[in-house]
Amino acid sequence: QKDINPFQEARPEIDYICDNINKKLCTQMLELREMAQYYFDGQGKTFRPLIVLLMAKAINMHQNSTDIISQSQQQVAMISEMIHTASLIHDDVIDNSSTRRGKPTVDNKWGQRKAILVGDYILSVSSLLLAQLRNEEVVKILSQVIEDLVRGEFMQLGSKEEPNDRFNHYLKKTFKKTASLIANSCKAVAVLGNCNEDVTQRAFEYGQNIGMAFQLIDDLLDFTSHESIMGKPTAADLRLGLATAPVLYAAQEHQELNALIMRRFCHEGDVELARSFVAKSDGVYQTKLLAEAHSAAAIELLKELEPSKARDALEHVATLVLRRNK
Ligand code: 2DE
Ligand code: MG
Ligand code: MG
Ligand code: MG
Ligand code: MG
Repeated sequence: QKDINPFQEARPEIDYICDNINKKLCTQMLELREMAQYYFDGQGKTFRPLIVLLMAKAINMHQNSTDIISQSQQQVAMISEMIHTASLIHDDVIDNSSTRRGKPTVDNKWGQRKAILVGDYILSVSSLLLAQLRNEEVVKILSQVIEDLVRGEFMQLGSKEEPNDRFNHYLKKTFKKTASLIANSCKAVAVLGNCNEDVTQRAFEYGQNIGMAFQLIDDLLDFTSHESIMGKPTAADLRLGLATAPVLYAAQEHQELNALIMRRFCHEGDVELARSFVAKSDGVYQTKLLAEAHSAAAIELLKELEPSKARDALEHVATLVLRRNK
């Protein structure tokens, strides 16, 4: 394995982006400012800006043999991190989560009403930044992300799929709630780099595969990790009524799980029972395998790009996603 640290490859740009986001959120209303800047404290994983910046570098190397990132590509990295953070603030209201990134959630600290507003505020500032790019195609690409986030989250709230359609529904939801943001942000930097359709599509699909792997691992860690490591509640999805990949795979081995999935684990003891079925099934292992397949597909998509440090770093990111424990 190449001894490359992906974060090192984009460190100055990531630092610049965090600083700049805080500047853009510098409203005169002091409490709103404090809340809006709360998660941009340099403690986040900054996984999304990392990928977007590395993709911009890799693509610029491919197109014009320079790894200099344009101002508008930087803006895309900023905008996508802001959309992501706004969606997490709302997600924590919806999931009634009390911790995120090892600290109390905005909701926990300031209450639901203000949490909803600060999410809206960050989203509105990101929309202004998006408009300033003066690029209709990029506006469309990143607006699509917001629509997907809402639709993905809505799909998750509950629908009555046929057992046969469940896994498909889960994958579609996962694309919308997680992969779309990464895929479309990668696409946007490719469009801004004047890439042809083939390269643009590869950038999109790289982000899509990384996003799918990322969420599959998130769903797996909900079963196998701990709040003290994740910095957010674990063993939460079942309690929220959500059947994610590990349970859906387990249900293929243990039919008894179907009834529990159908009633969204709402009876006394359902959550514990479901966990024990998952534990004695291949569910976690199968989920890992699927994440690995997406990671491998992401790496394959990079092959057509001109070799560069950034491309190597993107390859490394695809393996890091699988090994992460938080
Ligand atoms: C994370 O899922 C949720 C992501 C999408 C949330 C989208 C919303 C629509 P998880 P964790 C709320 C609104 C969108 C806006 C404001 C742009 O599995 O485990 O709950 O990290 O994530 O809580
Ligand atoms: Mg959540
Ligand atoms: Mg959620
Ligand atoms: Mg989760
Ligand atoms: Mg969750």
